[in-house]
Amino acid sequence: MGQPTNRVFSGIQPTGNLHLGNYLGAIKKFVALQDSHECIYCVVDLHAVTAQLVQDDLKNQTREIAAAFIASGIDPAKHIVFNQSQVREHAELAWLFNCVARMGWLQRMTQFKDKAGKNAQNASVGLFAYPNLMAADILLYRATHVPVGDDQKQHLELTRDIAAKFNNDFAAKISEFGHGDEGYFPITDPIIEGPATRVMSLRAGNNKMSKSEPSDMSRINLTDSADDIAKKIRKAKTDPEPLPETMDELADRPEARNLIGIYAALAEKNSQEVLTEFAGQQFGSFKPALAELAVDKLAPINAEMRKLMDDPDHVDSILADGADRARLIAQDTMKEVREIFGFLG
Ligand code: AQP
Repeated sequence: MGQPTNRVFSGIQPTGNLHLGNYLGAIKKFVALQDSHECIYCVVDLHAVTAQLVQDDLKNQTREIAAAFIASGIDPAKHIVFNQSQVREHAELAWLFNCVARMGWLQRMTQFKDKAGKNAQNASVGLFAYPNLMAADILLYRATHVPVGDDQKQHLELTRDIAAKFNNDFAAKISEFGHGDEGYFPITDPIIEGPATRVMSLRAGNNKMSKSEPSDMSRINLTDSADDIAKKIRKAKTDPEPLPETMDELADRPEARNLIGIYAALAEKNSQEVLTEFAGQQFGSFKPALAELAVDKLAPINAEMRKLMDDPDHVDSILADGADRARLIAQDTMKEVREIFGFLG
């Protein structure tokens, strides 16, 4: 099998509270890549149980992420949308990558340190090995590009290290299968670009907007009503200074920088263009403009998500169909990987 040249893979965990950071850092990019790439978008439910074993209503949370993908404009007929646990090969390749990756590589992962906190001894082995499963998700499809937010950069580097070690350690076997110099797994390129690769909390400009932050006022959820969106932006933490003319002048103003970045990403402009438009204005006039823009962009997605969530059978059939198509690719890869490892049968 030759290497795909423009295949995109990315995923989102069904852990509730899907927010504007997930939308701008990931989903909006997923949509944009559809015209130029072959795309595989996954609800990564096996990842969802790494941090918290018992999930409330995992099935509906899985449907909600799929609904967000489709409501945002991903076409499941042209591309693949599915949930990870329906394609068992993810778990199989992740196990093999547990044997490729080195302890030292995983011990450097900052997300594990952040999520496990002071109680690392009590964290699940799954949370520690999470990046190996993520590498398996991507490399099972031999994806060449992965759109993600900035927080996933280190995991993508680990994916590249795993691919390189596999290609190197099994080089002789891989060339027997006719893969030549390019190796078996691609060295995947992350796509982390634009003004909203790290959307920050609305309450603390140095903290990432996150699903697990207890304060709902810290994030805009994709399920928020127009009134909630406007209220959260109105109450977002800012400072008393007017907006400056250049981005350099925002270096020490994280909350202001964050709101400018959000505006820019929603308006599909760069941050400097937004500052040029609003320079000299106070937040009293910028926030209503941002709220109007956010409602304008997010309300149609919210409405479409609700429609889809009212028809769970339809969403389930999209996920099952996507899983059938994903499985075909995954099985081809695993057949070759098993042969490369030298397993019998
Ligand atoms: N604040 C963010 N800004 C930009 N991108 C973000 N992403 C997450 N937060 C931001 C991107 O969203 C995609 C899916 O993330 P995930 O579901 O795998 O989980 P996560 O990164 O753990 O998301 P959260 O919200 O930050 O959850 P918790 O609270 O559990 O830590 C990824 O591409 C991610 O980069």
